[in-house]
Amino acid sequence: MASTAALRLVPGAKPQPLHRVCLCSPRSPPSAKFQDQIAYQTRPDPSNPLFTPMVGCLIAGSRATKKNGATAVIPGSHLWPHDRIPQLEECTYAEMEPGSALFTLGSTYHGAGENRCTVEDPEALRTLFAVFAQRDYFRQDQEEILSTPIEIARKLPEDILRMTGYCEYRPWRTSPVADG
Ligand SMILES: O=C(O)CCC(=O)C(=O)O
Repeated sequence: MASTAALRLVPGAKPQPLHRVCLCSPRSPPSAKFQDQIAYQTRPDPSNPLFTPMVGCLIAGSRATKKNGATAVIPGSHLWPHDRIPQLEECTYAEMEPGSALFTLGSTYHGAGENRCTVEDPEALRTLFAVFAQRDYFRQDQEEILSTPIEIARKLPEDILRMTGYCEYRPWRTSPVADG
């Protein structure tokens, strides 16, 4: 796991710039081209356009509608060259019922939509739970090991510990480092 977030859009929230999720975002300077970023520098197979070091899973915690800011996505944009600029007109919107999920490749352009609701609107708040996952040989964006008290970590099942970074990437090692 790279990072997690709960993303709530309130009435008037402006659209998020369309972006790709990659390992140095959002710390990369705006001028950085996608090909310059670590996600592409470390592609084990540059000839495979489907390779992405990250995937996103965005789970709706409320209804997501175009009006309250459903995520804008450009299907197929994972195949684009780094210098193609995404346009709003190319977007489709991931309208979802609570509990539904949008899965994206890290290299697919997407971004939170604009919330055009008023505060009186019954569906004015758009809530989304985001989980970004990455290959286990990259450093996590969010260090669960530092932010989770060890007493809680000790009670978590092994598969959760593995997913959240409590194991080292060593091809010859199979058990999580959860006993320390
Ligand atoms: O809130 C959304 O709809 C998308 C969020 C997102 O793309 C991000 O945080 O990188």
